[in-house]
Amino acid sequence: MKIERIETFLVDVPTRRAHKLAFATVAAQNYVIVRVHAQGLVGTGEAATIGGPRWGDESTEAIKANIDTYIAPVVIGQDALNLNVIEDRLERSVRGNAFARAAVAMAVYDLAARARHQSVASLLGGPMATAIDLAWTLASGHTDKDLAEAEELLAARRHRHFKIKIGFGDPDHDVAHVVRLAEALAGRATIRVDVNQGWDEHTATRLIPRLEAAGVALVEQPLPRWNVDGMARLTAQSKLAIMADEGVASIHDAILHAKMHAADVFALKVTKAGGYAETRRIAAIARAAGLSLYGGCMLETGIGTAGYLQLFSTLVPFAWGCELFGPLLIDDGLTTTALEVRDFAIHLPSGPGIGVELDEAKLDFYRRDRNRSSVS
Ligand code: MUC
Ligand code: MG
Repeated sequence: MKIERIETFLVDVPTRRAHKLAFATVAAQNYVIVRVHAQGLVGTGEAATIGGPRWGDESTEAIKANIDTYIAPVVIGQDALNLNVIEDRLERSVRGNAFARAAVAMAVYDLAARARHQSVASLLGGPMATAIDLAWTLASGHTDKDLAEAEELLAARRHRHFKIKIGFGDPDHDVAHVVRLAEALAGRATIRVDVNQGWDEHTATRLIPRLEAAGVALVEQPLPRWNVDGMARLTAQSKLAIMADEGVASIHDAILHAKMHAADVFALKVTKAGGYAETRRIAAIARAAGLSLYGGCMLETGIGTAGYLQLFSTLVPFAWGCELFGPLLIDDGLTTTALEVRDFAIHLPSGPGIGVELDEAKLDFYRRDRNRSSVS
């Protein structure tokens, strides 16, 4: 089943509220939607970035340009059903550009699964779970607003794990904000923080015990991604769990973190790892090293979220759940049906491929070249 054509679209979707991270405030999320065509079938994939090339090295504009110019020719003409060859070609032919490669890989997996009348999870050997606990990120930038949001989501039985984005302001002020939330929600929810590389080691060493004392369960990527030695020292010193996110994007990062015990938990993301194959290898390294897994996100639409969820469902247990809440943060999920979220978990859809269908009218509305939506 020869791949004939690849289309890419830049898409911007406004968020329901401003989302404040250490490195950017997001008012509209930016996406590249990829469509891979073969024999009348279409597979869909997605890469989401947060704040352009700020979370990672790639922006949506660069992802689109690199897919169109360099990556599409690597896969056009290849057999869409031979996924090992496709991912291997992507890995060997293109350096870096993990998000761009992952979006194409996701679309080819969707296509191959549809051709076989299966879900991507079935194609990967079958799901081990049909629901994963779903965390929510509190990132309005205001303690009272975050607390009201958490109370509402708890009452709706939507989320009972909350990740708080810090690292963007004065560290002591950030910690006071977290302590207030942790105390108010104690015994009813778990609290985790994501520093997004925002602290140096001295600051982290000074403040993590305060977070620990307030009952915070986990600290995500407190140090810059290069500071693996520092992450190892923090992991050894802390009773709460330390999670690596930006620092673990490849098997080489994973093996280094595992050998040095520079984290207790790895956040998996299909896009940062450059596709399904590398994400599965990272999960295998975590398993071999006795580390736990967390299903990370980049605030995807329903497309990328479903693409991640198909793989995550085959990799359980996710001891720390997942954060595949992207479609709930943006105004529009871009799919014809919404993913099911209930009883504090996200549920695996039963349809073919990634399990959801792209809403073509919505793609048409939000694509940037139609100029109908604002760009952050
Ligand atoms: C990250 O660093 O984990 C995921 C959820 C969220 O709020 O931000 C992202 C990126
Ligand atoms: Mg993170």
